[in-house]
Amino acid sequence: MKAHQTITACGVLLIAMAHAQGQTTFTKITTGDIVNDQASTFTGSAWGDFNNDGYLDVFVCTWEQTNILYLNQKDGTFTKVFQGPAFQDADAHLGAAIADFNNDGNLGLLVAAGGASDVAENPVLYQGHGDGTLTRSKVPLSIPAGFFWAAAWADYDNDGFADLFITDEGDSQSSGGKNMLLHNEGNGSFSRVSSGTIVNDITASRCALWADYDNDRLMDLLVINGALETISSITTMVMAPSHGY
Ligand SMILES: [Ca+2]
Ligand SMILES: [Ca+2]
Ligand SMILES: [Ca+2]
Ligand SMILES: [Ca+2]
Repeated sequence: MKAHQTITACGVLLIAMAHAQGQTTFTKITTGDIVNDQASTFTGSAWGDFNNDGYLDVFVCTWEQTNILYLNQKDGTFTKVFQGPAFQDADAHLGAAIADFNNDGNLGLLVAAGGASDVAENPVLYQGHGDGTLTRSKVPLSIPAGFFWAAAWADYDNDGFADLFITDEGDSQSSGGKNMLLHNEGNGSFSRVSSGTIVNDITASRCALWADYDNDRLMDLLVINGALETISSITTMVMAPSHGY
């Protein structure tokens, strides 16, 4: 196993104090599982309403331990869920990214895995059922195993279907990995984009963030690189399709 700092971690939840004109202060929440659970290493997390009750829930990854879904009880508390296929495996989970990728009204989930591990792993796509349950999607991503750290969804070609970008830092012997861009075909399948800088830069990529920073209605992508000991931290901005990859 790659040298991996084992730490004890728990969440911190801050609640904004509402005022007529907006929030001005935050209060630290100190009670409940969500801020007191511990694992060797918590990694990625994401908010999403997995049971369609109008309140945001929280999915939290752990590295080589079970993941956890905290369902919002609408009263300031959360109920912990760690049963089901999205929670019980022990892959090297690093990042969670949420989207309704099949436009059925229910949030799904991509869990990036393999980063910080000596063994390449496959990212896992989960279909949400709108009731807080998730099952492994039968949709093949058709990409090789890798050392995946993070994922981010965005409809980069504005066809109405969320597409997926996954970062790969490479193994400990390499100078980096090849990131994956998967186009959502809208028919239940994804196709891997193989051309362009966005998928051919060899860097130790960890994080990715889509945003339309120039207001041209095309999503742009920020990739955060720099993880391996021999690589300095750098940031790569990849432009949206209209600018050419
Ligand atoms: Ca909810
Ligand atoms: Ca869905
Ligand atoms: Ca799309
Ligand atoms: Ca843009």
